[in-house]
Amino acid sequence: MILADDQIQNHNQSETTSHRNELSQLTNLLSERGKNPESILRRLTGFQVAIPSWALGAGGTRFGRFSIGGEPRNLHEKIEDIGLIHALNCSSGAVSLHIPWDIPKDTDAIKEHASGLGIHFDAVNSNTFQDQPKQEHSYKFGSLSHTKKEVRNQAVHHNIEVIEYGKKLGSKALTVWLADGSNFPGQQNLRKTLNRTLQSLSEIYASMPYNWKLLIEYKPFEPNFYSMVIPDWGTSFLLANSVGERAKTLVDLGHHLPNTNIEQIVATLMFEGKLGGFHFNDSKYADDDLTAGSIKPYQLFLIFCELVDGIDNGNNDDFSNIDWMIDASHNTKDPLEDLLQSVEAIQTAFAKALLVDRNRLEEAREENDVVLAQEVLQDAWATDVRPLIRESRIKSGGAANPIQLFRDLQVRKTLIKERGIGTAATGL
Ligand code: AFD
Ligand code: MN
Ligand code: MN
Repeated sequence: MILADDQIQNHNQSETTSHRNELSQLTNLLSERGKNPESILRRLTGFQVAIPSWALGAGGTRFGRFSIGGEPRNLHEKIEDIGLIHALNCSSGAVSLHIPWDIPKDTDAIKEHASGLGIHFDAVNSNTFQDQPKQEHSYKFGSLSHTKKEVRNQAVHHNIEVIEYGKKLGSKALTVWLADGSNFPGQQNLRKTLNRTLQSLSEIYASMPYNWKLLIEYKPFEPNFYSMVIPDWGTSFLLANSVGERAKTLVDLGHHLPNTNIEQIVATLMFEGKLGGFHFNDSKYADDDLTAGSIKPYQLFLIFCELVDGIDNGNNDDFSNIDWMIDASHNTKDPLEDLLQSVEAIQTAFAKALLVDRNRLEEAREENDVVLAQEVLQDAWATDVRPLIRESRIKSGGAANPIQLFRDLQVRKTLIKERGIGTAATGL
C-alpha cells in the first residue's frame, strides 16, 4: 500500500487551525526563553531513525506468537511498510536489515524500490545466534567465540557475506550482536573466550570497506545466563578499541541491568569517540523491546541531553556519525503504529534536550547549585514540544497526526486484504 500525497494533505488541512495556534504559543514561549524555534525545527527535520526489518510483524515470546494480520511476506513488502511509516512521519527514511532473515534476491530491484520510497540502508545485521538449514556447524556453543576454529570461520564468513550484501545496497555499517556465552560456571574459559571473540571480530573488521563501521552490541544476559561474551559497554568498548578506529559500541537501551545509568555510558563513549549507534526501545526489566519512551521517557530525555551536549561541544562524535535505529518487538500493538510512536518519542526527547538552557545549567553546575541544575533540566522536560514535532512533519510533507491518519485510512485492514490474515514476517 502506498499513500497518495493528497491523502496526507487533506488530513493536514483538517488539523490546521488548532495546530497553528498551539505552534505560535510555543514559538513565542521559546523566543522569550532566547531559543530559536527555526533552528530547533531544522535539527528535527534533519533527524532520521532507521526501522529494523525484523520489527514489522508480530514478535511474540517464547510462549507464543499472535499474528497481527497483513504482515509483510518478503523484503519488498517490509520496505513498503517502512515507506508507509516514512510517508506519514518523514523521519524514518532508513532500514536496518537482518541477514539471513532478509536476503535481497535482487539487490538492484530492492535498492530501487527503497529509494523510490525515500529509504536508504542503514547498518546490516548478521545472525549467528540461530542455526540455518543446511548449515555445516552449529552455533549451539557459540559462534565468533567458539572453541573450534571451523565454527568461528563459518561465523566470520557469514559476517563477510552480510558485508557483501550491505555493499550492494549502500550500507555503511555492520552490527554484530553475539548470543555467545555460557550457562554454567566452569563451562568456558572466560579469558580464552574473549580472546577468540577479539580475533574473529578483527578478521571481520579487516574485510570491511575502509568507510564502514563495525558496531558491537552488548547484552548482560539472555540467551545465556551465567556469562555473555560481550555483557556490557566496557567489554564492547575494549573490543572496539582493540579491533580498530572504525569499530564502535552500539547501545541498545534494553541491554542493561535495571537502573543502569545509560546516559552516563553515552557520555563516556562520546568522550572517547566510540559511540557507534543506538537501538532504541524501552524496558521495565531487561530486553523487553517495548516502544521507545513508553516506560522511562525521562531517561530517554537525559540520554539526548548528553548527546546534544557532547555533540554541540565538539566532542569526538557527530550526529551524522551515529547510527540511529530502533530495535523493537511487537506482541500486542500494530507494529506500524508502535514504530510511529517510538519515532515520535525519540524526537520528543531530542527536541526537549535542545530546549535545555545550557549556559544556566553549566553555571549551576559550576556553582554546585544542585537545585537549580535540576530545575533547568526539568523546565525543558516539562515543555510540551508536540507542536514543533508536528510542524517539522508537516513542513516535510508528512502527516500532522500520523497514527490518526493511519487509522482513518484503515491501513491495517488494507494490508490484511492485500496480504492475508495469517501471514508471518521473518524475524524472531
Ligand atoms: C537482540 C539484539 C540484536 C538482534 C535482535 C534480533 O538486540 O539487536 O539483532 O535481538 O532480533 O536482542
Ligand atoms: Mn538490539
Ligand atoms: Mn535486544
